[in-house]
Amino acid sequence: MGRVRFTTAGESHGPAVLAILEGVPAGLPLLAAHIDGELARRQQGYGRGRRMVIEHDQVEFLSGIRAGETLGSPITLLVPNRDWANWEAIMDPAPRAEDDAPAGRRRQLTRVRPGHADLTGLLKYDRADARDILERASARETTARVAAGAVARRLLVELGVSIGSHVVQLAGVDAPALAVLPDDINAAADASDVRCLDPVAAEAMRVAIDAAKVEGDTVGGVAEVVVRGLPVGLGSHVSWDRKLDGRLAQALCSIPAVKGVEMGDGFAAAARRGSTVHDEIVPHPGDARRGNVARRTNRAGGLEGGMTTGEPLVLRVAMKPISTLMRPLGTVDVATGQTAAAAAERSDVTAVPAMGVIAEAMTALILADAMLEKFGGDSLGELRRNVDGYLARVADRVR
Ligand code: EPS
Repeated sequence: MGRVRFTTAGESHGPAVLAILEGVPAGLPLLAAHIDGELARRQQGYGRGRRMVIEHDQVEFLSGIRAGETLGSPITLLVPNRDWANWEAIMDPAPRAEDDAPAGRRRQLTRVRPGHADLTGLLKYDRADARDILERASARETTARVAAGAVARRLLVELGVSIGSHVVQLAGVDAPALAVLPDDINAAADASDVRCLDPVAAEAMRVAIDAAKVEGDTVGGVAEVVVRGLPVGLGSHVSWDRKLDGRLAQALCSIPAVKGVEMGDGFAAAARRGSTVHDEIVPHPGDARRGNVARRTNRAGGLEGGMTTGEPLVLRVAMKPISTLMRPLGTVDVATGQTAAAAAERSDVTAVPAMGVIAEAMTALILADAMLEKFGGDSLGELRRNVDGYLARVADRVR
C-alpha cells in the first residue's frame, strides 16, 4: 500500500484489537456509528460460535478525529475484547507463578490443528505453546481490519463509490446467479443470516451448516464483492506492483482461511474462447466515470490491464473450512511427540458470511489507496476537486 496504509495489533483474548490507519485526508465526516455499523455486520452470521454472543464490538477513537471529522493525522481505532475478562490470567503480559509449574500456564495448546497456523508458527517462532501463535492467527484480528475498512468506505462513499457483498456458495450449496443484483446489495444480503440473496439456497446452506455442526465438522464457501461508481483508470498497467488486480488479490488472500480470489469470470474464462470472454465496447455518452463508453457484458469484472474500466468491480473470494474441528483430525502433540487428536477449542462452524464483510473492508482499503494514489489531496475538498478535474477531461475524450 502506498497512500493509505494501516496496521493492526491485538491478541484474540487480549484486552483489545486495534488499527492505525494513515493517509486519510482531512475533513472526512466520521462518527463511531459508521464504524460500529460495519463491526456489527461482521459479527452476524449463521454458524458462528459462542464468542460472538460475548462480543458486542464498538470502536473507541484514540487519534485522528476531532468534532466528527478526520484531521489528516493517523487514525487509531480500538475495539475492546469483552472476553478479556475471562482470559486475564492466561493472557497476562506479566509472568505468573504458575508459568513455572510443571503443568505451565492454563489453556496451553500443544495438539496442533491440521490446517491452522499452530504448528508452523510455533516451529518458526520457537514457542512451546501454540496459543502464542493462534492468538494472532485468530480471525478476531479481522475486527480491526473492518474498523479501518469502514473509514476507507466512508471516503469512497463521499466520492460516489459503493461496496457490497453477498454469499454465492456455502457448504457446497450454490446460490443461483442473478440477472440483476439489487441496488443496495448489503441491505438485501444483511437481511439473511447467511448473507445469501436467494432464500431457497440460503435455507439449504443453513441445513448444510447444521449437518456439519452435528458431525463436529466445519464448512467453507465463496463471497462475491461488488463495487459500483469507480472511475475508469485506477491502478496502472505500467508496473507489476501498481496493477490493481494484483493489489486486490494480495489484500483478499491475506484474510484468514481465504484460499482463492477471482476477478470477473476468473477461472471459468480460462476454458472459453476469447470471443466469449472479452466484453464488447459501445458508446455511452454522458458517462464520464466509464469514459463515455460501456461494456455490453462485464465478464472482466471491471478490470482490464490492471486498471478499473468504470464497470462494476466484481471479485469472488473463496474461504476454506475453519481448521478447528470439534471431531478432530489426527496430529502430533508437540509436547510429547506422540500421535494425538488435534485440540478442539471453542470455534465457529463457518465464518463465510462474515468473510464477505471483511472482504468488503479489504477492498475498500485498497480502493481508497488507489483513489489517493491517482488523485492525491490532503483534504476531502482537494481530493474531490482533483477527481472532478480528471472526470471533466475524460468526458471530453470519446464523443
Ligand atoms: C477464532 C475462534 C473463535 C471465533 C474467533 C476466531 O473465538 P474463540 O477462540 O474465542 O472461541 O469466534 O472469531 C472472533 C473472535 C471474531 O471476532 O471473529 C479463531 O480461532 O480463529
